[in-house]
Amino acid sequence: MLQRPPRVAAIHDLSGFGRCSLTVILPVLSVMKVQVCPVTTAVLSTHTGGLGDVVVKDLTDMLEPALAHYKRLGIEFECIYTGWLGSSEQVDICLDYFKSYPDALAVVDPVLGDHGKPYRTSTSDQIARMSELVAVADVITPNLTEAALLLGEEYPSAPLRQQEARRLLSRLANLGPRYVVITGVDMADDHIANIGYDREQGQYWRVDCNYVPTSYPGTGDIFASVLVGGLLGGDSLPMAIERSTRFLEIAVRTTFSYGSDTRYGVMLESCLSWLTSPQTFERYRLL
Ligand code: PXL
Repeated sequence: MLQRPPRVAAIHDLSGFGRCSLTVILPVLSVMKVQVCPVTTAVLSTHTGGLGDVVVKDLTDMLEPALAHYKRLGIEFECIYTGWLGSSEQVDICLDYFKSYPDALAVVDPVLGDHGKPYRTSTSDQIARMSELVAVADVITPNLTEAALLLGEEYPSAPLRQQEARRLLSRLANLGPRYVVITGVDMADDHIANIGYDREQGQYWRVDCNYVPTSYPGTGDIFASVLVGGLLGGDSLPMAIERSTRFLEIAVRTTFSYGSDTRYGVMLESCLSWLTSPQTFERYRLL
């Protein structure tokens, strides 16, 4: 039995303002009783979502020496969790971390785009490199845009029927990961859902979202972090998806009610305590 909290190496950037990446990953996982060891890929003044000229300090040079240091110390990680990556070189380094900790849960949040479009930084080379990470992952958490980019498919122009949603999930699982979760899927029955697939059990799941007509940066990072915290804490896949979905709903609804600038992210500070309260799970369904 593990005599300490589970430990995650979180290979992400630190964006000082705007509530994304490590500024949300650290509090979410800490409150869920998971130890986060940031492997910081870059420090930015803000995220890159519309806040003007961002000041960036790339830290790629630190990442391999940091891995060597952890190995010298004999530090164990129960999970390696990667997110937004700035270069192809950083992908190689993530692959080295995964290889160095073969028993750790390998979680890849393939941050590549949103709303049907790749981010400016997501070149076709970066998309191809992200697929290499997906191939060695146990868990991936693309949104619908990223799912289409990884599969080299067009972004779906119409809401998805059950069979189409299942096909997307299983095609992504064929790339390598056991667990696939796709967020923000517009379903043909008029719901936005977060959907999941467990390849080993052959089961498809969905949790419908209460829609709020806005979007905030960092919600993908929060979703994946709650999912990681849930899975490391013993949640089944549908439980972890429901936990993440419900937490995001609370954070988005809280923030929306204040009408604050969407670029500033969600009011995580006001909502974190929900993650410490016991939950019963009643909203997940088979897909
Ligand atoms: O939330 C993903 C993310 C992470 N890091 C940086 C970003 C974004 C999304 O915009 O700009 C620097």
